Amino acid sequence: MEEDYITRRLNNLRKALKNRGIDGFLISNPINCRYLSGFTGTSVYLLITMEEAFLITDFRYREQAVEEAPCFSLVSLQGSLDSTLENFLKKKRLKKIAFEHNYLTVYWYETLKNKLSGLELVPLHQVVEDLRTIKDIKEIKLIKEAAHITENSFKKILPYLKPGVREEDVVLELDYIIKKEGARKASFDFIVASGKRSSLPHGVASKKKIEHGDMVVIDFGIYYNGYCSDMTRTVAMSHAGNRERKLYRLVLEAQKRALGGIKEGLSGEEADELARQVIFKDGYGDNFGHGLGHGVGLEVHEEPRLAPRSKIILKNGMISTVEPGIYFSGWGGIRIEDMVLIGENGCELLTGDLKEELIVL
Ligand SMILES: [Mn+2]
Repeated sequence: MEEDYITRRLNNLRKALKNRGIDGFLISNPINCRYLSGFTGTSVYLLITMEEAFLITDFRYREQAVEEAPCFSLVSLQGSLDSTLENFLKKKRLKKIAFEHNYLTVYWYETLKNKLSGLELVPLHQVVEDLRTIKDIKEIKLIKEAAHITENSFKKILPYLKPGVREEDVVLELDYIIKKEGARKASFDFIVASGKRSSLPHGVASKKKIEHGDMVVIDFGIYYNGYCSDMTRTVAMSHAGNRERKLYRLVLEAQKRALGGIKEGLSGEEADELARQVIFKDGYGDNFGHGLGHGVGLEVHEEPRLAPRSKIILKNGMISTVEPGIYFSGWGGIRIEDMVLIGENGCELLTGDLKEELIVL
């Protein structure tokens, strides 16, 4: 049941908050609010104490909050956050409140500090984000469904890719396809980068037309019930030369090496190194200028980062992308990206279709 997941998440949070000597935790990041409460609205704060959980929202979201967040007591936002909190904290006798220092604005911090005399504010870093790195069964199910829709959408966009079609038109069509397939919307501005533009790892689609001989990097993802997907394929238009084929095989080999080695216990940099070694050995180390991957969940980029100097330790239940690439300014680039679920002895591929051979359209 939905409520069991919420109860478990709240328990995990309380465990993380224990022994910090605080009376409660004010959560202001709407994504963290959604994770902990189930509430999908955007005007929301949570105040979580060791015994109780409150959801603060305004009149517009009242009904929705009652329905979506049954584990929470509703507090009506009346006037501003500071006056609502003032009354509430006094009533509950809460004096030492933690806040998310990477989400509460300086304006709100100062307002609360100045107006609520006697209130002590304690900054906390990434507490909910850390919990979010380990996906529960319900999240894994949703992300798998999102990954499935993403793969199906890629298959359906292929017939549309033709010489003379603009990158932007591919994005328009793909946006339509993902929605037809069940996505809520795109999880980021799709990257469709063809020919020389494919050397831009984040080359958002332009008016450039796809031409014969172009390599085309398509990097896209969806939102599905709040969860994201992220996948990249590189295809060749009309024909592919030896260099294109050779480099594609190298990127694929690097990805496979990583997919074969990623498991619980590795650090983010050790995972990155698996693929990087393969590309480095062939002399293209400098052309792989970004990290190997990133976590995917309620946000399309979250922890764990698989990258040089990433010390995070991979754990069972984390979901990450594995996306090696090589780029040559003035020539183009190749990237292959899939999503994996990390397990104790290896990782499970959530996307993976249509990449074993370079697709020549
Ligand atoms: Mn990605």
